[in-house]
Amino acid sequence: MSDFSSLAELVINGNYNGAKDLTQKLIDSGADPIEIINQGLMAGMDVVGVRFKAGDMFVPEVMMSARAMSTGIELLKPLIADSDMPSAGKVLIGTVKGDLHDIGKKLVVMMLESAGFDVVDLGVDIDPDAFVNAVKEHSPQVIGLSALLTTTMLSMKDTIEALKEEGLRDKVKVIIGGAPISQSFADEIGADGYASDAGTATELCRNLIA
Ligand code: B1M
Repeated sequence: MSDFSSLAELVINGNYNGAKDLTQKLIDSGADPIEIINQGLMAGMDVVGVRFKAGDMFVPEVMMSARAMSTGIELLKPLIADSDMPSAGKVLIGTVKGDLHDIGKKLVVMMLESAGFDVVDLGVDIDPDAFVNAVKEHSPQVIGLSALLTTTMLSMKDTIEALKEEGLRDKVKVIIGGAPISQSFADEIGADGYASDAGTATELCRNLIA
């Protein structure tokens, strides 16, 4: 097995120390940092995304994999000039007004970052005006709205309406997700997409930005 495949395997297994040590070993041996990311760390995280979506991996394991990947990325960041860092696009994300659930959103953030997206995470309890202001400030290609409560999911519609009122709706794609959300709700409120999990959210962002 090559060192890149071994690194991917360490990420899949959530082996934080192993991923850190092997990334450092590859750096010391002169391997290209972008190849370490693409063929090692991201290759592992891609498998995690597929397994998580299929129900073969669960939240704690995914979090460990994400942590293993992040450790490698932290070692590589200083070696990669900003212009060389492949960005898949910019995504702004937040849990909607009145809702404090953030575990699933954090998972979506980690998967997006692992897939090379720049992510601005606004946090929880974000009202529509705050989303609008953040779109003006950060100019993302995609906004992700998360909600876990049947009461707060209605704020997703308000956020889309607020974007329309400010003339921003055509400038940004809106995706939504969270336990009570469905494709039919996304269609009803005029969102551009719905993702049932973090892996699907990443795929959706890739497709919407492509
Ligand atoms: Co709350 N809670 N909670 N809670 N909580 C639920 C959601 C609930 C279903 C529990 C229940 O009654 N069975 C229920 C909602 C009922 C409803 O509305 N139909 C509920 C309730 C009622 C409440 C309170 C009102 C309780 C109270 O105070 N009386 C209160 C509300 C607070 C508020 O938000 N204002 C409350 C509070 C809390 C805690 C603070 C204690 C805690 C949250 C801690 C935190 O997030 N930091 C909490 C928790 C942990 C839960 C449960 C148990 C677990 C949620 C979770 O983290 N799941 C939950 C029951 C359940 O879901 N089984 C429950 C794991 C997580 C990885 O999954 O968040 O679904 P999930 O995210 C997934 C997908 O949904 C998707 O990808 C993720 C990864 O696959 N996804 C996206 C999520 N966001 C996405 C965005 C995307 C795409 C995909 O694109 C942008």
